[in-house]
Amino acid sequence: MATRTKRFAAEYELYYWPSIQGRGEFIRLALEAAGAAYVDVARLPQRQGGGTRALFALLDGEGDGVLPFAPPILRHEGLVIAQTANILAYLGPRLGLVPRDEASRVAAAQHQLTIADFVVEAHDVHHPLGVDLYYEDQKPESHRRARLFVSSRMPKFLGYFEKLLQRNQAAHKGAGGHVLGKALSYVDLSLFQLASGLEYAFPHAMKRLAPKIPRLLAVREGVAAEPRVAAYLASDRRIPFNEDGIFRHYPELDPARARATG
Ligand SMILES: N[C@@H](CCC(=O)N[C@@H](CS)C(=O)NCC(=O)O)C(=O)O
Repeated sequence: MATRTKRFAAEYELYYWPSIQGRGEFIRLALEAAGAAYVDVARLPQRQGGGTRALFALLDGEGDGVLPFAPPILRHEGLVIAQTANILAYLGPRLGLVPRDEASRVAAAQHQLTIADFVVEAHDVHHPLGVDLYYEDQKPESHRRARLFVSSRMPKFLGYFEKLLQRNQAAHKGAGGHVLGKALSYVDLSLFQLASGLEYAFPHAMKRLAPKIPRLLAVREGVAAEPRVAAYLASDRRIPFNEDGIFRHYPELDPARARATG
């Protein structure tokens, strides 16, 4: 179908909700860390072809290429690409954010899909019944879900990522701080985002878990100190965490002391 949506001068066009980090942040971080020329289309004013109108136009099939179900969506060289992990698998080699060999690329895609699974669970803590209801309409269920998430799922997922880091460190002696090989990859960037989001949403739970995940926390620090990432985090391009996104801080879901589950 011929495109009826505006094209921009920047090489990459990201379409995502303009007021939250959400899943779009995994893509923003990759583009920023690589210094890629991109435009965050829905954050532009509508008169410049931006706003959520541009995003809805793509969702309504007014772009070229494959019809996307949900944002984030990347537009590049005539392609319209959705699904966070899929977008990163596409961007990784182009931005130099994944090792070149096939085994590493497949591993990166696998890790990113595991992160995606975890992101769904982090989101479902405040929306255990469904996305069409407000958090306020599902508070008792959220309380129950939060207890299970914090006591069981967070340690399981984060412990797994810690093991990946440990194994990569052992395989590349002395080269800590990365999940794959010796260089920064999009998976490291996503682990940074995951750890940052969890620290925002569940500061008490993260403090309790911290002694068990030193490598993951070191990745978080290392990524934050990458010059391009640091510049991005200090800029107004980085939207602050807020209670409309995936990682939400509701103090009642993160008590200072661990509670019994159930
Ligand atoms: N599996 C998809 C999930 C995409 C997704 O759920 N996007 C959210 C925003 S973070 C959305 O707008 N969903 C609309 C919907 O599910 O109706 C991905 O990882 O990109």
